[in-house]
Amino acid sequence: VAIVGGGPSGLVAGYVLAKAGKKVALFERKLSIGGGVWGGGMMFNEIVVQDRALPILEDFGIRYQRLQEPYLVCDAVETASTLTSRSVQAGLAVFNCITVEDVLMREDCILGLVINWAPVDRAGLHIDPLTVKSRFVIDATGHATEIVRVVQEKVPGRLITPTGRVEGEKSMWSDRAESLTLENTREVFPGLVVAGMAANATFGGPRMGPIFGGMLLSGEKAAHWILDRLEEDET
Ligand code: 48H
Repeated sequence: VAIVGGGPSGLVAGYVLAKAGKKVALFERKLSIGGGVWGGGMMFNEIVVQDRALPILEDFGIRYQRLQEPYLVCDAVETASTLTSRSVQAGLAVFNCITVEDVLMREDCILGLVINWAPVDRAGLHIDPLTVKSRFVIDATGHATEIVRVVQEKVPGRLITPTGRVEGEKSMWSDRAESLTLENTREVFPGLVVAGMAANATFGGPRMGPIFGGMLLSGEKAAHWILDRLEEDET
């Protein structure tokens, strides 16, 4: 499985898949892994996590405080670094400083990624990319939804969304966001699953500010969906 984006949803997906013994690689454009977790809410270095995601915090060993039901508060730096280190320890291969610039597509199915060094991409150098094959790709690129948009360009109108296109992120609605993020975590094109904010942007879900439970749960759901499909492949 190839995961694009090292934010909370991508990291939890990678952790669950690696723990299940699958070969899984995560590609992150930036030098640091953790995506939007590091800055917390407005750089106050704290994030909010819904009660429902407590088993994930406990599994990773991330500490929390209960300030107001049903919300928990975690240190952003502890969360980003622990998600990263525990995922790597579980067997997730992390490739940082790599930009995923395209997908490998055959007969209407995603078969992998086209990658290049992020500094090459940023400098606009004319250096050709390489490819990575995978059974499934997870788009965990956050608000940008980069991989789904690349697919949309190749096969306009053929995404598995109500309009066949990226629906676009809706206005902030924290109370509804967690359940909608989970609903929106699914296959959007054969071989391509969306997780985290990319799922909301793809299917028209709302923003939620610095509330990260939905991101963690979304990564977990994407991984379990893929594990089920891999099991079907084997039988
Ligand atoms: C390689 C790439 C590429 C690419 C992007 O933004 P993230 O933290 O993503 P999520 O969905 O796990 O978490 C979202 C959360 O951080 C957030 O923004 C919230 C909750 N917002 C709510 C609100 O109301 O605003 O991480 C995505 C990662 C980043 O590190 C990017 O650098 C990386 O993906 N990335 N890596 N190749 N083409 N595109």
